[in-house]
Amino acid sequence: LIIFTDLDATLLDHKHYEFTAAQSALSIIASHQIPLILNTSKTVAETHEIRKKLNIYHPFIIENGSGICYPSDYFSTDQRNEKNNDWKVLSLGQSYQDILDILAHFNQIQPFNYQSFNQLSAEQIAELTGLSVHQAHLAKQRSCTEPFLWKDTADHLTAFIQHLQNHQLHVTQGGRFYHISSPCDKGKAMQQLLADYQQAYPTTNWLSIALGDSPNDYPMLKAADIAVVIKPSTSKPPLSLTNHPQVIYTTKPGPEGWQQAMEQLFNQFALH
Ligand code: 2M8
Ligand code: MG
Ligand code: MG
Repeated sequence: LIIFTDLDATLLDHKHYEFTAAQSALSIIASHQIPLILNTSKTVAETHEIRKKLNIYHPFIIENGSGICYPSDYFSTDQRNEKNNDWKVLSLGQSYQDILDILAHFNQIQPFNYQSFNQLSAEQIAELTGLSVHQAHLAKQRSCTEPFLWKDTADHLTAFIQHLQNHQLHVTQGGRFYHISSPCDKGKAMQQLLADYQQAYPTTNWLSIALGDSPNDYPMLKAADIAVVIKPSTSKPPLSLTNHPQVIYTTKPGPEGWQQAMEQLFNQFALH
């Protein structure tokens, strides 16, 4: 088994960004040495901090599949349980500066009303999200994606997205924000990392479980052998996955739902 999980409103609760409700499932996963891969729209700096709190040292995927962070030596020697804090980042998309340049250029031709992370202060981001100001600073250290809140009409959003597409950029949706990125996604990055595991451990049959709550998780859920749709923390309807071999829809949101799905899967795979 290998587990890929979203963070916000999936393993972490929507308001306080805590995972305590999933702690007992996390302990079982650690005791069976099952790789737990964080697959998030968060930055390297944010994810690194959460990874330390979780006490896990596997590779992780950042900024909606735009980058994969590999602890050094993870695949060359069996370091799967070691607290390796050195890693290298594989970049899969255009740089943050490229995205900001395209936005600045477009703003001169046709200014739309939106608020993006680059324009917002850490204090404003903290206010909008419930992150601490320190965490908001880490969220501003972006490498290849730009989150934004749309404050303009729906027609203008369509025009904005079309313009971005002309520059090989696409828009996806997280819990609170839209995100601009290269045509990367959490599913493609997951498949890349799965291929790395398959190559490093050729005799293991890596069955993938993915957990997520928002449209940006859809490609990851679709590509996984087992998909867990976490009940949204807002009034939005849950994601719907058709033609998928196994989907679990949780009845609880965030880490409570994460724990609930894992208990069902531990039973399925006779793990205790
Ligand atoms: C942003 O991501 C979440 C993911 O669902 C969102 O769109 O609501 C990210 O930019 C991330 O860096 C940040 O930590 C998070 C805070 O809520 O917002
Ligand atoms: Mg989420
Ligand atoms: Mg996310």
